[in-house]
Amino acid sequence: MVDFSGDPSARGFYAPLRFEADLHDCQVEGTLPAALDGTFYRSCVDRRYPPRVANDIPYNADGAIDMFRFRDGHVDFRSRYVRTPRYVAERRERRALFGAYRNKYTNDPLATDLSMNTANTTPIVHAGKLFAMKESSPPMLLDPHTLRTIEEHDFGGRLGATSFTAHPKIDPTTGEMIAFSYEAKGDLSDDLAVHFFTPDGTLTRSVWLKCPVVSMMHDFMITQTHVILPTTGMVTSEARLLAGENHWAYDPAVPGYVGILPRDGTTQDVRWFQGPPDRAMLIHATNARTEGNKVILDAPVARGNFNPQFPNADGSPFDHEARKNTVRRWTFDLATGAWDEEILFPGVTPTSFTRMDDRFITKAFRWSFNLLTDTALPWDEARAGPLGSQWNAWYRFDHLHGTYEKCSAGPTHTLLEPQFVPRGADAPEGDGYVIGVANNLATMASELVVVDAVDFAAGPIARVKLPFRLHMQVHGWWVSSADLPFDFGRDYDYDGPQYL
Ligand code: V55
Ligand code: FE
Repeated sequence: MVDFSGDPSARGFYAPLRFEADLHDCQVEGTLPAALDGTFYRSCVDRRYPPRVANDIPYNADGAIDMFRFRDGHVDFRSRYVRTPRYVAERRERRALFGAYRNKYTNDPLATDLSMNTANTTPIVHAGKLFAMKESSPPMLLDPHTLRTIEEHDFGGRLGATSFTAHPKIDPTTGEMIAFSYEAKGDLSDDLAVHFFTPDGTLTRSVWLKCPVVSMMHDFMITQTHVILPTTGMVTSEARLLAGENHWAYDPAVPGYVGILPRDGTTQDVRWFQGPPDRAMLIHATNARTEGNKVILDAPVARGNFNPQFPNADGSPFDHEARKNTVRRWTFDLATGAWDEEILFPGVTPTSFTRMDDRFITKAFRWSFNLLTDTALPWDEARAGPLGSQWNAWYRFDHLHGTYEKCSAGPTHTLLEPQFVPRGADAPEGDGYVIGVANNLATMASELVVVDAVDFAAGPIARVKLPFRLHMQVHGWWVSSADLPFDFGRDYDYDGPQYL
Protein backbone atom coordinates (compact mmCIF):
# COMPACT_ATOMS: atom_id res chain seq x y z
CA MET A 1 0.00 0.00 0.00
CA VAL A 2 1.24 3.44 -0.84
CA ASP A 3 0.59 5.44 2.33
CA PHE A 4 3.00 8.19 3.33
CA SER A 5 0.82 9.46 6.18
CA GLY A 6 3.10 7.79 8.74
CA ASP A 7 6.21 9.50 7.37
CA PRO A 8 6.54 12.92 9.04
CA SER A 9 9.42 13.84 6.70
CA ALA A 10 7.11 13.54 3.66
CA ARG A 11 5.48 16.93 4.07
CA GLY A 12 5.32 20.17 2.07
CA PHE A 13 8.06 20.43 -0.54
CA TYR A 14 9.59 17.26 0.93
CA ALA A 15 6.58 15.12 0.08
CA PRO A 16 7.09 12.82 -2.90
CA LEU A 17 5.60 13.83 -6.27
CA ARG A 18 5.48 10.31 -7.80
CA PHE A 19 4.63 11.66 -11.24
CA GLU A 20 6.66 12.55 -14.31
CA ALA A 21 5.97 15.75 -16.20
CA ASP A 22 6.35 17.33 -19.63
CA LEU A 23 5.63 21.04 -20.03
CA HIS A 24 6.21 22.43 -23.48
CA ASP A 25 6.87 26.20 -23.60
CA CYS A 26 6.54 27.07 -19.91
CA GLN A 27 5.01 30.29 -18.59
CA VAL A 28 7.65 33.00 -18.12
CA GLU A 29 7.43 36.30 -16.21
CA GLY A 30 10.01 38.85 -17.37
CA THR A 31 12.39 38.19 -20.25
CA LEU A 32 14.73 35.23 -20.37
CA PRO A 33 18.14 36.45 -21.61
CA ALA A 34 19.43 35.17 -24.95
CA ALA A 35 22.51 33.85 -23.14
CA LEU A 36 20.32 31.12 -21.69
CA ASP A 37 20.80 28.75 -24.60
CA GLY A 38 21.30 25.26 -23.24
CA THR A 39 20.04 22.75 -20.70
CA PHE A 40 19.75 22.89 -16.92
CA TYR A 41 19.47 19.45 -15.29
CA ARG A 42 18.59 18.83 -11.64
CA SER A 43 19.01 15.67 -9.58
CA CYS A 44 16.11 15.30 -7.15
CA VAL A 45 14.92 12.91 -4.44
CA ASP A 46 11.40 11.52 -4.85
CA ARG A 47 10.33 8.33 -3.08
CA ARG A 48 8.22 5.88 -5.06
CA TYR A 49 7.32 3.83 -1.96
CA PRO A 50 7.16 4.43 1.79
CA PRO A 51 10.51 3.34 3.26
CA ARG A 52 11.05 -0.20 4.59
CA VAL A 53 12.75 1.12 7.75
CA ALA A 54 11.71 3.76 10.26
CA ASN A 55 13.55 7.09 10.02
CA ASP A 56 14.98 6.36 6.59
CA ILE A 57 16.93 9.39 5.38
CA PRO A 58 16.25 11.57 2.31
CA TYR A 59 19.63 10.57 0.82
CA ASN A 60 18.09 7.12 0.32
CA ALA A 61 15.12 8.25 -1.80
CA ASP A 62 14.74 7.41 -5.50
CA GLY A 63 16.52 9.70 -7.94
CA ALA A 64 14.62 11.78 -10.48
CA ILE A 65 16.06 14.12 -13.10
CA ASP A 66 14.52 17.41 -14.16
CA MET A 67 15.44 19.18 -17.38
CA PHE A 68 14.87 22.85 -18.26
CA ARG A 69 15.81 23.45 -21.89
CA PHE A 70 16.27 27.11 -22.92
CA ARG A 71 16.41 28.93 -26.26
CA ASP A 72 15.27 32.34 -27.59
CA GLY A 73 13.39 33.24 -24.42
CA HIS A 74 11.49 29.95 -24.33
CA VAL A 75 11.90 27.01 -21.98
CA ASP A 76 10.64 23.42 -22.00
CA PHE A 77 10.46 21.31 -18.84
CA ARG A 78 10.61 17.56 -18.35
CA SER A 79 11.07 15.26 -15.35
CA ARG A 80 11.74 11.53 -15.23
CA TYR A 81 12.65 8.97 -12.60
CA VAL A 82 15.98 7.29 -13.17
CA ARG A 83 15.20 3.64 -13.99
CA THR A 84 17.77 2.15 -11.66
CA PRO A 85 17.64 -1.64 -11.17
CA ARG A 86 16.23 -0.75 -7.74
CA TYR A 87 13.46 1.41 -9.21
CA VAL A 88 12.55 -1.29 -11.73
CA ALA A 89 12.37 -4.06 -9.10
CA GLU A 90 10.35 -1.98 -6.62
CA ARG A 91 7.99 -0.89 -9.39
CA ARG A 92 7.40 -4.54 -10.29
CA GLU A 93 6.76 -5.56 -6.66
CA ARG A 94 4.84 -2.35 -5.87
CA ARG A 95 6.71 -1.89 -2.57
CA ALA A 96 10.10 -0.90 -1.16
CA LEU A 97 12.67 -3.70 -1.29
CA PHE A 98 15.67 -1.72 -0.11
CA GLY A 99 16.12 -0.87 3.57
CA ALA A 100 18.38 1.57 5.41
CA TYR A 101 20.74 3.95 3.58
CA ARG A 102 23.67 1.96 2.18
CA ASN A 103 22.98 -1.08 4.37
CA LYS A 104 22.54 -4.29 2.37
CA TYR A 105 21.63 -6.27 5.51
CA THR A 106 18.32 -4.43 5.73
CA ASN A 107 17.18 -5.26 2.20
CA ASP A 108 14.44 -7.70 1.20
CA PRO A 109 15.86 -11.01 -0.14
CA LEU A 110 14.46 -10.05 -3.57
CA ALA A 111 17.04 -7.22 -3.63
CA THR A 112 20.08 -9.36 -2.78
CA ASP A 113 21.61 -9.45 -6.25
CA LEU A 114 20.56 -5.96 -7.31
CA SER A 115 22.48 -2.70 -7.42
CA MET A 116 21.55 -0.36 -4.55
CA ASN A 117 21.99 2.65 -6.85
CA THR A 118 19.54 5.51 -6.31
CA ALA A 119 21.27 7.88 -8.80
CA ASN A 120 19.88 10.80 -6.79
CA THR A 121 22.75 13.24 -6.25
CA THR A 122 24.21 14.97 -9.33
CA PRO A 123 23.60 15.14 -13.07
CA ILE A 124 26.64 15.80 -15.25
CA VAL A 125 27.23 15.98 -18.99
CA HIS A 126 30.65 15.03 -20.33
CA ALA A 127 31.41 14.27 -23.98
CA GLY A 128 27.69 14.47 -24.83
CA LYS A 129 26.74 11.82 -22.26
CA LEU A 130 24.36 12.53 -19.36
CA PHE A 131 25.06 10.71 -16.09
CA ALA A 132 22.99 10.62 -12.90
CA MET A 133 25.20 9.72 -9.98
CA LYS A 134 25.26 8.33 -6.45
CA GLU A 135 28.63 8.08 -4.71
CA SER A 136 28.11 4.45 -3.64
CA SER A 137 27.38 3.07 -7.14
CA PRO A 138 28.51 3.38 -10.75
CA PRO A 139 26.85 6.23 -12.67
CA MET A 140 23.55 5.78 -14.50
CA LEU A 141 23.71 6.73 -18.19
CA LEU A 142 20.69 8.61 -19.55
CA ASP A 143 19.64 9.99 -22.92
CA PRO A 144 20.29 13.75 -22.53
CA HIS A 145 17.27 14.72 -24.67
CA THR A 146 14.54 12.33 -23.47
CA LEU A 147 15.91 11.45 -19.99
CA ARG A 148 15.34 7.82 -20.89
CA THR A 149 17.56 5.60 -18.71
CA ILE A 150 20.06 3.54 -20.71
CA GLU A 151 22.12 1.58 -18.17
CA GLU A 152 24.26 1.54 -15.05
CA HIS A 153 27.50 2.41 -16.78
CA ASP A 154 30.98 0.91 -16.34
CA PHE A 155 32.78 2.83 -19.11
CA GLY A 156 33.13 -0.13 -21.41
CA GLY A 157 34.23 -2.46 -18.61
CA ARG A 158 37.05 -0.15 -17.52
CA LEU A 159 35.59 1.01 -14.19
CA GLY A 160 37.13 -1.58 -11.89
CA ALA A 161 35.42 -0.04 -8.85
CA THR A 162 32.06 -0.62 -7.13
CA SER A 163 31.43 3.09 -6.63
CA PHE A 164 31.88 6.43 -8.38
CA THR A 165 31.74 9.96 -6.92
CA ALA A 166 28.70 12.14 -7.56
CA HIS A 167 31.13 15.06 -8.10
CA PRO A 168 33.44 14.40 -11.06
CA LYS A 169 35.41 17.43 -12.26
CA ILE A 170 35.87 18.59 -15.84
CA ASP A 171 39.09 20.47 -16.54
CA PRO A 172 37.87 23.53 -18.50
CA THR A 173 41.25 23.92 -20.25
CA THR A 174 41.66 20.38 -21.55
CA GLY A 175 38.12 18.95 -21.44
CA GLU A 176 39.39 15.95 -19.47
CA MET A 177 37.18 14.53 -16.73
CA ILE A 178 38.63 13.32 -13.43
CA ALA A 179 36.63 11.33 -10.88
CA PHE A 180 37.25 9.07 -7.89
CA SER A 181 35.77 6.08 -6.10
CA TYR A 182 35.91 5.52 -2.33
CA GLU A 183 35.02 2.25 -0.60
CA ALA A 184 36.02 1.32 -4.11
CA LYS A 185 36.12 -2.43 -3.54
CA GLY A 186 32.79 -2.56 -1.70
CA ASP A 187 31.42 -1.56 1.71
CA LEU A 188 34.13 -0.82 4.33
CA SER A 189 37.05 -1.14 1.92
CA ASP A 190 39.85 1.41 2.38
CA ASP A 191 40.51 1.45 -1.36
CA LEU A 192 40.40 4.69 -3.32
CA ALA A 193 40.65 4.97 -7.08
CA VAL A 194 41.24 8.14 -9.09
CA HIS A 195 39.96 7.89 -12.66
CA PHE A 196 41.20 9.91 -15.66
CA PHE A 197 39.05 10.39 -18.78
CA THR A 198 39.97 11.85 -22.17
CA PRO A 199 37.87 14.77 -23.51
CA ASP A 200 35.89 12.24 -25.57
CA GLY A 201 34.90 10.37 -22.40
CA THR A 202 37.25 7.37 -22.51
CA LEU A 203 38.47 6.11 -19.15
CA THR A 204 42.18 5.65 -19.81
CA ARG A 205 43.76 5.29 -16.37
CA SER A 206 42.87 4.60 -12.74
CA VAL A 207 45.31 5.16 -9.88
CA TRP A 208 44.58 2.95 -6.86
CA LEU A 209 45.33 4.25 -3.36
CA LYS A 210 44.83 3.20 0.25
CA CYS A 211 42.94 5.72 2.40
CA PRO A 212 44.04 6.46 6.01
CA VAL A 213 40.40 6.29 7.17
CA VAL A 214 37.29 4.68 5.69
CA SER A 215 34.99 7.71 5.65
CA MET A 216 32.48 9.50 3.50
CA MET A 217 34.35 11.35 0.73
CA HIS A 218 31.61 13.31 -0.95
CA ASP A 219 33.62 15.72 -3.09
CA PHE A 220 37.18 16.42 -4.20
CA MET A 221 38.94 19.04 -6.33
CA ILE A 222 41.49 19.29 -9.12
CA THR A 223 44.13 21.82 -10.06
CA GLN A 224 46.03 21.93 -13.34
CA THR A 225 48.55 19.49 -11.88
CA HIS A 226 47.03 17.89 -8.76
CA VAL A 227 44.06 15.93 -7.44
CA ILE A 228 42.93 16.80 -3.88
CA LEU A 229 41.11 14.09 -1.87
CA PRO A 230 39.60 15.15 1.51
CA THR A 231 38.25 12.58 3.99
CA THR A 232 35.50 13.40 6.52
CA GLY A 233 34.70 12.33 10.07
CA MET A 234 31.76 10.22 8.85
CA VAL A 235 32.81 6.64 9.57
CA THR A 236 31.23 3.21 9.36
CA SER A 237 31.75 -0.35 10.58
CA GLU A 238 30.52 -3.91 10.04
CA ALA A 239 28.93 -3.81 13.52
CA ARG A 240 26.99 -0.70 12.58
CA LEU A 241 25.67 -2.29 9.40
CA LEU A 242 24.82 -5.59 11.13
CA ALA A 243 22.85 -3.58 13.72
CA GLY A 244 20.67 -2.32 10.85
CA GLU A 245 21.80 1.32 11.10
CA ASN A 246 22.37 3.58 8.11
CA HIS A 247 25.89 3.67 6.72
CA TRP A 248 27.45 6.54 8.69
CA ALA A 249 28.12 7.84 12.18
CA TYR A 250 30.16 10.95 12.91
CA ASP A 251 33.28 10.38 15.02
CA PRO A 252 34.47 13.70 16.51
CA ALA A 253 37.91 12.21 17.19
CA VAL A 254 38.75 11.41 13.56
CA PRO A 255 41.35 13.79 12.11
CA GLY A 256 40.91 15.42 8.71
CA TYR A 257 43.11 13.88 6.04
CA VAL A 258 43.77 15.31 2.59
CA GLY A 259 45.48 13.26 -0.08
CA ILE A 260 47.27 15.14 -2.85
CA LEU A 261 48.11 13.18 -5.98
CA PRO A 262 49.92 14.64 -9.01
CA ARG A 263 47.67 14.26 -12.06
CA ASP A 264 50.50 12.51 -13.84
CA GLY A 265 51.43 10.49 -10.74
CA THR A 266 50.92 6.89 -9.68
CA THR A 267 50.11 5.09 -6.42
CA GLN A 268 53.36 5.92 -4.61
CA ASP A 269 53.13 9.65 -5.45
CA VAL A 270 50.15 10.45 -3.18
CA ARG A 271 50.94 12.60 -0.17
CA TRP A 272 48.58 12.52 2.85
CA PHE A 273 48.29 15.62 5.04
CA GLN A 274 46.80 15.11 8.51
CA GLY A 275 44.97 17.89 10.34
CA PRO A 276 42.85 18.28 13.48
CA PRO A 277 39.26 16.89 13.63
CA ASP A 278 37.84 20.38 13.00
CA ARG A 279 39.15 20.07 9.42
CA ALA A 280 37.32 16.78 8.83
CA MET A 281 34.04 17.99 7.39
CA LEU A 282 34.48 19.23 3.85
CA ILE A 283 31.36 18.24 1.91
CA HIS A 284 31.80 20.38 -1.24
CA ALA A 285 34.86 22.18 -2.56
CA THR A 286 34.69 25.53 -4.37
CA ASN A 287 37.94 25.63 -6.38
CA ALA A 288 41.67 25.00 -6.14
CA ARG A 289 44.92 25.82 -7.88
CA THR A 290 48.59 24.88 -7.74
CA GLU A 291 51.14 27.70 -7.36
CA GLY A 292 54.71 26.42 -7.28
CA ASN A 293 54.99 24.06 -4.31
CA LYS A 294 51.65 25.13 -2.92
CA VAL A 295 48.20 23.67 -3.48
CA ILE A 296 45.48 26.16 -2.48
CA LEU A 297 41.87 25.08 -1.92
CA ASP A 298 38.83 27.22 -1.04
CA ALA A 299 35.81 25.44 0.46
CA PRO A 300 33.07 25.73 3.08
CA VAL A 301 34.03 23.44 5.96
CA ALA A 302 32.18 22.64 9.21
CA ARG A 303 34.02 21.86 12.44
CA GLY A 304 31.67 18.98 13.30
CA ASN A 305 28.90 16.66 12.08
CA PHE A 306 27.22 18.31 9.07
CA ASN A 307 24.03 16.28 9.10
CA PRO A 308 21.68 15.20 11.93
CA GLN A 309 20.65 12.20 9.81
CA PHE A 310 23.92 10.63 10.93
CA PRO A 311 24.32 10.13 14.72
CA ASN A 312 27.44 10.99 16.69
CA ALA A 313 29.47 7.82 17.28
CA ASP A 314 30.13 8.78 20.92
CA GLY A 315 26.40 9.16 21.63
CA SER A 316 26.63 12.92 22.18
CA PRO A 317 23.69 15.06 21.00
CA PHE A 318 23.84 16.75 17.59
CA ASP A 319 25.69 20.09 17.79
CA HIS A 320 23.88 22.68 15.63
CA GLU A 321 26.72 25.22 15.99
CA ALA A 322 29.40 22.78 14.86
CA ARG A 323 27.51 21.98 11.65
CA LYS A 324 27.85 25.58 10.45
CA ASN A 325 30.41 26.09 7.71
CA THR A 326 32.96 28.81 7.34
CA VAL A 327 34.61 29.43 3.99
CA ARG A 328 38.20 28.36 4.51
CA ARG A 329 41.30 28.63 2.37
CA TRP A 330 43.61 25.67 2.88
CA THR A 331 47.21 25.91 1.67
CA PHE A 332 49.18 22.69 1.41
CA ASP A 333 52.94 23.19 1.15
CA LEU A 334 54.33 20.23 -0.78
CA ALA A 335 57.87 21.23 0.20
CA THR A 336 57.42 21.52 3.99
CA GLY A 337 54.29 19.39 4.59
CA ALA A 338 52.52 22.33 6.27
CA TRP A 339 48.71 22.61 6.05
CA ASP A 340 47.65 26.22 6.76
CA GLU A 341 44.12 27.51 7.18
CA GLU A 342 42.60 30.97 6.71
CA ILE A 343 38.91 31.93 7.25
CA LEU A 344 37.83 33.97 4.21
CA PHE A 345 34.49 35.53 5.27
CA PRO A 346 34.54 35.62 9.08
CA GLY A 347 31.07 35.55 10.62
CA VAL A 348 29.37 34.24 7.46
CA THR A 349 28.06 30.67 7.76
CA PRO A 350 27.08 29.41 4.32
CA THR A 351 25.83 25.95 3.40
CA SER A 352 28.09 23.49 1.63
CA PHE A 353 26.21 24.26 -1.64
CA THR A 354 29.09 26.19 -3.15
CA ARG A 355 29.29 26.78 -6.92
CA MET A 356 31.33 29.01 -9.19
CA ASP A 357 31.96 29.86 -12.82
CA ASP A 358 33.04 26.35 -13.82
CA ARG A 359 35.16 27.74 -16.67
CA PHE A 360 37.62 28.79 -13.92
CA ILE A 361 38.00 25.46 -12.11
CA THR A 362 41.78 24.90 -11.57
CA LYS A 363 42.48 28.64 -12.16
CA ALA A 364 42.86 31.77 -10.04
CA PHE A 365 39.29 32.94 -9.43
CA ARG A 366 37.25 35.64 -7.75
CA TRP A 367 33.57 34.71 -7.51
CA SER A 368 31.61 31.93 -5.87
CA PHE A 369 27.88 31.49 -5.23
CA ASN A 370 26.23 29.90 -2.23
CA LEU A 371 22.90 29.06 -0.63
CA LEU A 372 22.14 30.37 2.88
CA THR A 373 19.63 30.93 5.63
CA ASP A 374 19.60 34.73 6.16
CA THR A 375 17.21 36.05 8.82
CA ALA A 376 18.09 39.65 7.86
CA LEU A 377 16.20 39.32 4.56
CA PRO A 378 12.43 40.02 4.55
CA TRP A 379 10.39 36.91 5.43
CA ASP A 380 6.58 36.73 5.45
CA GLU A 381 5.93 34.32 8.29
CA ALA A 382 2.16 34.85 8.11
CA ARG A 383 2.04 33.43 4.57
CA ALA A 384 5.08 31.15 4.49
CA GLY A 385 5.35 29.84 8.07
CA PRO A 386 8.55 30.05 10.11
CA LEU A 387 11.81 30.28 8.12
CA GLY A 388 13.66 27.97 10.52
CA SER A 389 16.73 26.46 8.91
CA GLN A 390 15.32 26.66 5.37
CA TRP A 391 17.46 28.41 2.73
CA ASN A 392 16.12 31.78 1.56
CA ALA A 393 19.21 33.50 0.16
CA TRP A 394 21.85 33.29 -2.53
CA TYR A 395 25.19 34.94 -1.81
CA ARG A 396 27.86 36.02 -4.27
CA PHE A 397 31.25 35.85 -2.54
CA ASP A 398 34.22 37.91 -3.76
CA HIS A 399 37.20 35.75 -2.84
CA LEU A 400 39.64 38.50 -3.85
CA HIS A 401 38.26 41.22 -1.57
CA GLY A 402 36.49 39.25 1.18
CA THR A 403 33.13 40.89 0.49
CA TYR A 404 29.74 39.53 -0.52
CA GLU A 405 26.31 40.48 -1.86
CA LYS A 406 22.98 38.70 -1.41
CA CYS A 407 19.58 38.30 -3.01
CA SER A 408 16.39 36.34 -2.50
CA ALA A 409 13.51 35.18 -4.69
CA GLY A 410 10.91 36.81 -2.44
CA PRO A 411 9.68 36.75 1.19
CA THR A 412 7.76 33.47 0.78
CA HIS A 413 10.39 31.67 -1.32
CA THR A 414 13.05 29.17 -0.36
CA LEU A 415 15.92 28.54 -2.76
CA LEU A 416 18.07 25.64 -3.96
CA GLU A 417 21.62 25.43 -5.27
CA PRO A 418 22.63 28.39 -7.50
CA GLN A 419 23.89 27.58 -11.01
CA PHE A 420 26.13 30.04 -12.85
CA VAL A 421 25.66 30.44 -16.63
CA PRO A 422 28.20 32.59 -18.53
CA ARG A 423 26.86 35.42 -20.73
CA GLY A 424 28.88 33.94 -23.56
CA ALA A 425 31.75 31.51 -24.07
CA ASP A 426 34.32 34.33 -23.87
CA ALA A 427 32.67 36.43 -21.13
CA PRO A 428 34.96 37.38 -18.20
CA GLU A 429 34.76 35.29 -15.04
CA GLY A 430 31.43 35.77 -13.26
CA ASP A 431 29.82 37.71 -16.12
CA GLY A 432 26.51 35.97 -16.70
CA TYR A 433 23.44 34.74 -14.84
CA VAL A 434 22.67 32.72 -11.78
CA ILE A 435 19.71 30.38 -12.19
CA GLY A 436 18.02 27.92 -9.86
CA VAL A 437 14.74 26.71 -8.46
CA ALA A 438 12.77 28.62 -5.82
CA ASN A 439 9.88 27.11 -3.89
CA ASN A 440 7.01 29.47 -3.03
CA LEU A 441 5.66 28.33 0.34
CA ALA A 442 2.61 30.61 0.04
CA THR A 443 1.39 29.00 -3.20
CA MET A 444 3.18 25.61 -2.90
CA ALA A 445 4.43 26.03 -6.48
CA SER A 446 7.97 26.08 -7.84
CA GLU A 447 9.71 28.60 -10.11
CA LEU A 448 13.05 28.75 -11.85
CA VAL A 449 14.48 32.22 -11.17
CA VAL A 450 17.13 34.09 -13.18
CA VAL A 451 19.44 36.65 -11.55
CA ASP A 452 21.98 38.83 -13.38
CA ALA A 453 25.26 37.84 -11.72
CA VAL A 454 26.75 41.34 -12.06
CA ASP A 455 23.59 43.04 -10.70
CA PHE A 456 23.22 40.37 -8.07
CA ALA A 457 21.51 42.25 -5.23
CA ALA A 458 18.67 43.29 -7.59
CA GLY A 459 17.34 39.72 -7.47
CA PRO A 460 15.40 37.85 -10.17
CA ILE A 461 14.93 39.47 -13.60
CA ALA A 462 12.81 36.57 -14.90
CA ARG A 463 10.84 33.64 -13.51
CA VAL A 464 9.78 30.39 -15.15
CA LYS A 465 6.55 29.55 -13.35
CA LEU A 466 5.54 25.95 -12.97
CA PRO A 467 1.91 25.12 -12.18
CA PHE A 468 2.94 22.61 -9.45
CA ARG A 469 5.62 22.05 -6.82
CA LEU A 470 8.80 20.25 -7.73
CA HIS A 471 10.50 17.47 -5.79
CA MET A 472 13.47 18.40 -3.61
CA GLN A 473 16.73 19.01 -5.49
CA VAL A 474 20.21 17.90 -4.52
CA HIS A 475 22.54 19.28 -7.25
CA GLY A 476 22.12 20.89 -10.67
CA TRP A 477 24.20 21.13 -13.84
CA TRP A 478 24.22 23.53 -16.81
CA VAL A 479 25.40 22.56 -20.27
CA SER A 480 25.42 25.11 -23.09
CA SER A 481 23.98 24.26 -26.50
CA ALA A 482 27.53 24.52 -27.87
CA ASP A 483 28.58 21.62 -25.64
CA LEU A 484 25.31 19.70 -26.03
CA PRO A 485 23.55 20.67 -29.27
CA PHE A 486 19.81 20.04 -29.55
CA ASP A 487 16.96 20.67 -31.94
CA PHE A 488 14.49 22.86 -30.05
CA GLY A 489 11.75 22.27 -32.62
CA ARG A 490 11.92 18.50 -32.38
CA ASP A 491 9.88 16.18 -30.16
CA TYR A 492 12.58 13.67 -29.30
CA ASP A 493 10.10 11.08 -28.04
CA TYR A 494 8.14 10.85 -31.26
CA ASP A 495 10.25 12.16 -34.15
CA GLY A 496 12.47 9.44 -35.52
CA PRO A 497 15.32 7.56 -33.88
CA GLN A 498 16.63 8.36 -30.43
CA TYR A 499 19.90 10.16 -29.95
CA LEU A 500 21.73 7.12 -28.52
C1 V55 B 1 25.63 13.72 0.40
C2 V55 B 1 24.46 13.50 -0.33
C3 V55 B 1 24.05 12.21 -0.62
C4 V55 B 1 24.82 11.16 -0.21
C5 V55 B 1 25.99 11.36 0.50
O1 V55 B 1 25.43 16.05 0.68
C6 V55 B 1 26.39 12.65 0.80
C7 V55 B 1 26.09 15.06 0.76
C8 V55 B 1 22.08 12.87 -1.81
O2 V55 B 1 22.91 11.86 -1.30
O3 V55 B 1 24.39 9.88 -0.48
FE1 FE C 1 27.09 16.95 -3.25
